[in-house]
Amino acid sequence: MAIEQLLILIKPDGIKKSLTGNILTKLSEARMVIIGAKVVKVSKELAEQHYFHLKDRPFFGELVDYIQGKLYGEPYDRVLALVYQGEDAITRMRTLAGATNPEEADPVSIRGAYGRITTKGVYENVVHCSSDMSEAEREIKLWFKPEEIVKYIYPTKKITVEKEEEIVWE
Ligand code: IDP
Ligand code: MG
Repeated sequence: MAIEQLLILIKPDGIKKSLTGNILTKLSEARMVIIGAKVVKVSKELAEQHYFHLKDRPFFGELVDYIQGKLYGEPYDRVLALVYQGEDAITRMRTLAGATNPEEADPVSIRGAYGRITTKGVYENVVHCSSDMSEAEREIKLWFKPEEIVKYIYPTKKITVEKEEEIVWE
């Protein structure tokens, strides 16, 4: 079995419902290690890039609002982004996450237990989970910089950035 890594997001509905701990506990059953973690206020651009494969679907606009937490607002308009690594990680994590449609998901999976379908028809399914290795690579590179992950899981290069401004602690 190959060692894989993938992106998991605890979506704004998971944050709002205070499910972070429950979800992390369930995911820990897979015995994977966390190699990156951060809280992210999702920009429209990031949301659209993350879900670009669904851009022609009728629910795309609502999906972008959902992952940005627009329905909930402050202080729930954020996600917890995690990179997990382990043997056969993608299949095992997707099994724990459950099917995309929370009504069809195994009732003891994360989505089956905690998800719902909104009156507007968006599947609020609490977590995102990369579905294959190429999607995982694309998503991890979209959400994380190399130095935000504890090891360089993909090739890196050094570039010189000139006149870059940085915010530091005063
Ligand atoms: P996945 O999250 O299980 O990989 P995708 O097809 O990649 O499923 O869809 C991304 C997200 O878009 C889903 O998690 C869900 O929130 C939403 N979504 C997908 N399909 C539908 C649909 O048919 N109706 C409403 N929302 C959907
Ligand atoms: Mg997907």
